[in-house]
Order: sequence, then C-alpha cells, then structure tokens
Amino acid sequence: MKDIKSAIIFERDFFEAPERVFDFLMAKVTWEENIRARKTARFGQPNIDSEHRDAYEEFFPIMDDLSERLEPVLGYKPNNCFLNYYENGNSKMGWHGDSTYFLEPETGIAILSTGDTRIFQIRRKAVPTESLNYVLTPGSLFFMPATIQEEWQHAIPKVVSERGRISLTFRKMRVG
Ligand SMILES: O=C(O)CCC(=O)C(=O)O
Repeated sequence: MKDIKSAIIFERDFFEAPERVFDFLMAKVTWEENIRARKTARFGQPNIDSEHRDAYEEFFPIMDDLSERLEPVLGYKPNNCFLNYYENGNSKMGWHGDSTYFLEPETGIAILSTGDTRIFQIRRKAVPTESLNYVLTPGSLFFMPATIQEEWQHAIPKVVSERGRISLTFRKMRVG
C-alpha cells in the first residue's frame, strides 16, 4: 500500500459544534457496558454476521448529517456508526487492528471526535517503534483505509483527565 501518512485523512475542523453533539449523545444514548475500558453503542447497518443485531438502533438525524458530510471526502456514504464513550482519562482502547471483512471493499473507518482531546497512536506491527501520533481534538475527522489494518495497529491510551470523550466511528457495512 502507499505511504501511511498519505493513506490517512486527518482534518482538524471537520464539523461544527462538537460540544453540542457530545451533549446530545450523552442525553440520548443507552450505553452498552459489557467491556470495562469504555462504553459503546451501535447504530445503523449491523455487520453481516453480528451476534448483536438487536443492539443496533436507527441513526439519529445528526448521524445522517455527519454521514452525508463524510460522503464527498470518503467517496462513499457510511451506513453504520459505532460509538465509544471514554468517561474520563482512565478509559482507553488498547493496541488492536480492526476486523474489516464485513466492510464494503475500498472503504475504511472514519472517526469523528467530541468531548475531551485524546491521542490516537498508530504503530507498525512488524516494527512497533515505527509509530505516529494524531491529536484527536473535538470536531476532527481521522480516516484510515481498511487496508492499513493488515500492517498497522492503533490505540487510544489513558491520560490524566476528568473529562469525557465520545468518538463516532463510521463504517460502510456490506449488506449481503
Ligand atoms: O475512539 C477512537 O477514536 C478510536 C476508535 C478505534 O480505534 C476503532 O474504532 O477501532
């Protein structure tokens, strides 16, 4: 694949009023609490073999709006939104690569950030010292194509903070 930096899209001010999106989601979302590190919620099209199809809710209008905003940038319109709620600096996401077999070909994962600023770390599996950090400020877009998951892992480490963060991670799921 091409160079990682040119495969990634990072736009610091991609959407307006991220604090309003954060407050709206905090008021409306019923969170799944089956992992300790953070809370989650699922919206839109389930992945083809999901065991949790019943957990998926319809997009809120704000998710439709953001999905439409993503379309010209990504070249496709996401149909799935997975939320991660990091209650404070102790919440985290450990090093991992994302499964991609259920995504439409030539798509990827688009992360929109609200609430607290957190660092997104990405490292090459074969050479973990080869790493990059992106500062995910509220209102930012970070996009990684599915193809980078083969060679790279990513993480959101703990920080010292009392503030919460919600990431909206958009995907285009294969339907059949
Ligand atoms: O919360 C984030 O920004 C990270 C999301 C993520 O790593 C993932 O969806 O795999």
